[in-house]
Amino acid sequence: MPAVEPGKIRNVAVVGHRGTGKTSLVEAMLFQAGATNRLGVVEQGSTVSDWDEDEQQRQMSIADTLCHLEWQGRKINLIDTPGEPSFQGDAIAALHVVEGALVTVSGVMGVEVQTTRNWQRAEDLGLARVIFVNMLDRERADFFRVLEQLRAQFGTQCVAVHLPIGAEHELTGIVDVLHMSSYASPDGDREGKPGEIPAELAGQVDEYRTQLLDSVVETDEALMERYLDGQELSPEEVASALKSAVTRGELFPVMCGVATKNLGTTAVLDLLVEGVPSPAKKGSRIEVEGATDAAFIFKTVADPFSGRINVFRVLKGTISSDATLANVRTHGKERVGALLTLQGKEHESADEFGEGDLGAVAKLKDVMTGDLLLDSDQQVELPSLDFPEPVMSFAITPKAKGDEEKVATSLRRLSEEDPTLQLRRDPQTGEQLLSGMTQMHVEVAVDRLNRRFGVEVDLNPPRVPYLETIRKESRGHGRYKKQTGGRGQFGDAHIVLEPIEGHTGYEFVDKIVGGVIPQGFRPAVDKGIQEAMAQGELAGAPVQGVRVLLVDGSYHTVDSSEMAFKVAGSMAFKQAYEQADPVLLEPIMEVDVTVPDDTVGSVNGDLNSRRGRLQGMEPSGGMTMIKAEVPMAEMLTYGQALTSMTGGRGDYHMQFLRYDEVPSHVAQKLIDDSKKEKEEAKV
Ligand SMILES: Nc1nc2c(ncn2[C@@H]2O[C@H](COP(=O)(O)OP(=O)(O)OP(=O)(O)O)[C@@H](O)[C@H]2O)c(=O)[nH]1
Ligand SMILES: [Mg+2]
Repeated sequence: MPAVEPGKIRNVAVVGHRGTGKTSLVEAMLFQAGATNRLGVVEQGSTVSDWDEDEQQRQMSIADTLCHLEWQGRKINLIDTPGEPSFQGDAIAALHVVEGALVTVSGVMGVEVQTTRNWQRAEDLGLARVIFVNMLDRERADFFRVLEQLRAQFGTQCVAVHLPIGAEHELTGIVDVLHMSSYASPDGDREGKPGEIPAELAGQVDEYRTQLLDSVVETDEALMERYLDGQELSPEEVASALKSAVTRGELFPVMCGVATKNLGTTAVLDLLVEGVPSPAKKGSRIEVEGATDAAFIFKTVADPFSGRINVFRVLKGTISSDATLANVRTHGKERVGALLTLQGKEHESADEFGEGDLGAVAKLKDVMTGDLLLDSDQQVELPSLDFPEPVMSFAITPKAKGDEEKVATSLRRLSEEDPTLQLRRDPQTGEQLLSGMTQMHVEVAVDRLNRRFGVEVDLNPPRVPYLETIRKESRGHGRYKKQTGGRGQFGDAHIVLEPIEGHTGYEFVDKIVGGVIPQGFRPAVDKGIQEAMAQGELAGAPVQGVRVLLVDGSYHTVDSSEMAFKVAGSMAFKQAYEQADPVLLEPIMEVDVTVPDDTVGSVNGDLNSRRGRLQGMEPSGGMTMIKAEVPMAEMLTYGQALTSMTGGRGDYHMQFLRYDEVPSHVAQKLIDDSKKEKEEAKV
């Protein structure tokens, strides 16, 4: 199969809130276009795009799925994206490689959190947008209410091109106000040819036809003049002006239907072909200079049959199966080999993909999401997908001893597929931390770990990396003496501890005069102190923010050794430390929480009960961003709490800010726990 011309391609990401029918709509479009022979059902796990076992079990999309169909002689590439916030990395990646977004909205729920987020993303990327108000057969679905909401939130450029005939379970079809025709519900079969508009709807259709005309002429001066002159505009003229306005991102047509019955799909497909710009028209957002052929990897999937598959957009030129490409990140060469056309999990081999097309390639050596492959080895800047930082961390430990390495390699592979999943070792606590967007995100990763790699792990809240420091100057003396026959041991040191402002760092100051400790042994004292500081006596946490002055000591010409002075240093430190008014320090996070205005009170109250300090609030468009400083220890399970307080409409980000003293009532428990742990370790 030769490459498809860029002018004949439409790339569309289907985005929207969780459970608004994206997967069902993709299924319906594939069926309507004859790319499949039956209409699969999400609940039965029979859709093309929710093919993964984890998706079928949870009945939701977890990752991007690439499908394609032919309509009006054009190739439409569809990326079905997940609506669940845990997997928004995939929605973001998909939006970066398309010219158009098909936004699904529930006819019952209207505009929801992820509708707004994805709308904003599509806007930032300058994408053409079409809206499908779905589920109009459901109880309490109301197209007109949702339409008003869309216009209020996203502007009056959201203009209805379709209207429902009937409502809820009495919905029988839709009217196409643009072409002045109608479609009867095919009830799960293929949608038939358009028919007449029911007479009883004439008045309403007239009203919305006028609204549509008013919007369309706004975007076309010549039409506007004739319209104001009172001239009749032909349906073709209006349709063509609408299409170009959609292409330019000036109008957002609102369509409607029932994805699970395949009602409304013909019109959606028509509009995607006519309104979404082709790659030839729009060009790629990601510029690559120099190279003739370039591909950008926007998704990596573990395929049940072929191992790993990289899904890409051809940014430039042609990618063919005999090519050798350079990976900009690794500088490694990759033999392309097996090119694939994807239809969910099904694939067919392909010879080449032309500019603007989306395709896949199997069996590359070292390629992951976000990589750029070029036909020449050049230094170009890697395009950034602006993935959000994962905020939810868990400590993971393999259930079986000896599985550590396997867990680490398997997780690394998962995070190559999904870069918003991150694995790292906390240098201080030594724990392996798996971080994701939400608790669900991490739990799904753990399920996949088990299913795909056969390893089981335990998830625990991570240990908080506490520190210890001192608040007072103090003195200490360590004398290590062992003189029982043969060569003995002798080390003797006096030190002074001083707090360093800001509770950070460590300094060792040599104040010895007259060689009471010979030069050669003084570094040993320092070493002994640092070893003692690695595990503070208060709660076993590392000690920081201490200046040590070595002020005095003595030595023995035969028995003194580095070892003896190390021990003396450590003894001196422990003695001085007790007197220095030691305290525990905890990490404080800078937290931004974005929540609907009506939940601000309870969210603030909750932050307060987490020992948070409010820093400010910025309301904007129905949502408020709350800024606060909160101890990390109180934020370990924040995700769930926020979800339940805001009904899933809240969102938060956090990053490390500084260390603060742990208040004494909290510290005492930590100190007691650490003592207990120490006792138990002895037994
Ligand atoms: N009654 C009715 N149910 C629908 C319609 N569209 C989808 N559903 C059902 O709604 C549920 C969610 O549909 P999906 O297609 O999985 O929605 P989605 O947007 O892909 O969901 P995520 O991938 O989790 O974001 C499924 O049970 C569908 O069968 C519709 O038009 N009418
Ligand atoms: Mg889905």
